[in-house]
Amino acid sequence: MPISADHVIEVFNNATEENHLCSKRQNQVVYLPNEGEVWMTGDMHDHRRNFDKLIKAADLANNPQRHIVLHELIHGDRIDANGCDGSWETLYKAAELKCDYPSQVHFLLANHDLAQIHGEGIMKGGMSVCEAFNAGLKRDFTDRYTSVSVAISEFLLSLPLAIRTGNALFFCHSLPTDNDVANFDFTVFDRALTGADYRRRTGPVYQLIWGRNITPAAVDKFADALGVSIIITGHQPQDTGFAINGSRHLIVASDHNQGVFVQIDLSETYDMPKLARQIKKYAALQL
Ligand SMILES: [Mn+2]
Repeated sequence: MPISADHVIEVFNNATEENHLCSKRQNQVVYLPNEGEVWMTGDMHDHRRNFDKLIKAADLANNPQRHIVLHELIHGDRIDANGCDGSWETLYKAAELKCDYPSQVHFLLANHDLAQIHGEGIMKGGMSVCEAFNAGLKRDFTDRYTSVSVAISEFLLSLPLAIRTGNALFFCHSLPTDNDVANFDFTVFDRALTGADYRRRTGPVYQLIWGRNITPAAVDKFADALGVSIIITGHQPQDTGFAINGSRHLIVASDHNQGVFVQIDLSETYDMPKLARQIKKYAALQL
């Protein structure tokens, strides 16, 4: 084991603190300035090649005006013969990056994070991805795995729900279903959260990060309620890397070889055709 449990716990604890202390954050939302740029990604699911390409290309040290948004980093395809998933490592690399560039690296809470915190079963290929994740922690941290697991849960709970930009864009992991948009509790973004907010089906956090298949008409309602022009999410798998769901909702995926991300100038105003031209393929990046 090349990285000690103590070091991993320290990094997750520091990144948790950075998430809470972020000067751009108010309650559950991070507000980006109207200058510089942001690179918005989709679900990563331990796709290490795309992750490494993104970080290399972003070159945050030499581009202090650049922000990156990461979400759903855990639960990947790299399962060993004993059913262990080592995706904690990608989450750890992202936490390290947050510690190194706290004002440039931002996260969004995703449903797989919540499932991992609650130990809920998301099944994939007949096995629970949460159990596979825990098995990976046990494999790599043996008797310290519980402490590492606690540090990871605290880190995941510290992730904001959304990011807003000065040019009226809104990023979150997913959007509620049409049915849930009608009665959605929009105050969830602007206050402290309680246990009820995470509750299955009825909680607004649950509805936001688990919802699927919203229609463009419901996107309009959601975006209008927030006063934003276009929403970018991940969550729904996209074989070609992205989907344009009407004129105000772009869905991107970063977890496979056709994956994409979006390079956005924070000082520009976007409509959907202009935003779609900013979609970049990881395949076009060099490692
Ligand atoms: Mn998801």
